[in-house]
Amino acid sequence: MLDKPIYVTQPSLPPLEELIPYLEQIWKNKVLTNGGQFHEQLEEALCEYLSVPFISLFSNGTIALITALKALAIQGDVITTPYSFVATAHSLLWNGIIPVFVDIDPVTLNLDPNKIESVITDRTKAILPVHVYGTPCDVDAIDAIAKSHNLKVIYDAAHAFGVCDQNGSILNYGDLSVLSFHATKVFNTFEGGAIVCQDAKTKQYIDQLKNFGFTSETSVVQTGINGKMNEFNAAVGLLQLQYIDEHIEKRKAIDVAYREGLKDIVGIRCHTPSQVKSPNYSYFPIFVGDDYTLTRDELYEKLKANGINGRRYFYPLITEFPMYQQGKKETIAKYLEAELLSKQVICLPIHPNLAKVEQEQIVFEIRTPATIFK
Ligand code: T4K
Repeated sequence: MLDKPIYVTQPSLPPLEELIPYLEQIWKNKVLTNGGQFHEQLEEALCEYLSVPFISLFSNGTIALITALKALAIQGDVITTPYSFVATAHSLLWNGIIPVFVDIDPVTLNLDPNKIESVITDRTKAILPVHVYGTPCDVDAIDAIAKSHNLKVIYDAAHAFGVCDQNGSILNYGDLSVLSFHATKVFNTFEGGAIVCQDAKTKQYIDQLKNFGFTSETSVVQTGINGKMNEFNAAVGLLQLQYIDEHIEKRKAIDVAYREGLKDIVGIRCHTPSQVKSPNYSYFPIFVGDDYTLTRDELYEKLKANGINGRRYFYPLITEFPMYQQGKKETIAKYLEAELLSKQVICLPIHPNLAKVEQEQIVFEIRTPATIFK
C-alpha cells in the first residue's frame, strides 16, 4: 500500500522561486489582463515552440472551442466523436449547433473517416474531430472529405500539445485547432487554452471575439465573449515552457516502463497507435479484455482501494449522458467501437512527478492476480 494516493495526473510545476520575478513585474506594471506583456510573449513563444503561424490565448479550452465555432460562423449540424470529454460536444450546444456523432476507429480511437460521409446532409457545416490522448486523427482522410463536401474542420487538440506527424505540427491541419492548458494537461497554465489559426485576419477576428467583439474603443461587431487569458496564467505558461521538454521526456520514460511491465498480461492491452513522429505521452490508457482475471470496473476499484486513482476516460460516452439522448429514438447501438472501448478503458497515472516505486506498485497491482503469457 502506498503512503499517499496517486492520481491519474498531477500538474507539473516549475520551482516557485522562478515565478517571483514574473509576479514582481505584474505588480510593478499593474497590467493584469486584456493583452499584457506576458500574454504577448507567450503567444510568440508558443508559435515558435509549436511551429504554428498564429495563436490566440484563451482563459480555458472550452471557451476557446466555443469561440472557434463562432469565428467560423458554424451553424446547423456538426459531425463529432462520442469518445471525448463532454466539453467537445458542449461547445456545439453553446453555439446552437446539433452534434451528429460518428463511431471511432478502434486503432486511433478518433473519428473513423470511413463512417463520416454516410451522415453528411445539407445541414452539415463542419467536422469537429478530437486527437484523443494526443493520437493524431486521420487528418488526410478527414480533410479530403471536408474539401469534397465544402465543410470546415476544427480539431479539438486539447490533448495534442506539441504532437507532430511526418509533416510537422498536427495543429496546422484543418481550419482551426483548439488547445487546453488545464492543470491536468501536458502543458498547463493552471487554466488556459488557445486557438491555432493559419492567417493574420482570422487571428484578429478571434482576438476580437475573445474580447467581447470589440474592434475599437467604440465599436463592437460580434457577440463576443470574455475569453482572455490573464497575465498570471501567461507568466506561468512562459515559465512552464522552459520545462516542457524535460516533462515530456519524463512522461516518455513512464510510458516505456508501463509497456514493459504490462506486456505479457493476458487481457491487458496498451493503446499503441501507429508511429507518431513526436508524441506527448499525455495519457496512458489500457484496455481490459474479457480474458483478464477481473472486469474493468473490478480492476478500477481494486486500484482505487490501493490508492491508485486511474480514470475511465472516456466513460460514459458523451452519447450516453441523458441530456445527449433527448429526442433520440434509435434502439440499435450506432457507436459499436466507441461503446466497447469505453467499457474497457482505464487511463493509468502518468505525470512527471510519478515515482518509479509508485509505477512499480501500479504494475504489480495489475499483474496480481493475472494470467501471464508464457
Ligand atoms: N476537449 C477535450 C478533449 C478535453 O479533454 C478537455 C478537457 C476540453 C476539451 C476542455 O478543456 P478545458 O476547458 O478543461 O481547458 C479533467 C479536466 O478538468 C479537463 O480539462 C480535461 N479535458 C479532462 C479530460 O480531465 P476531470 O473532471 O477528470 O478533472 P479532475 O478535477 O477530476 O482531475 C483529475 C485528477 O487530476 C484529479 O483526480 C487529481 C488531479 N489534479 C487535478 C487538478 C485540477 C491535481 O492533482 N491538481 C489539480 O489542480 O476533468
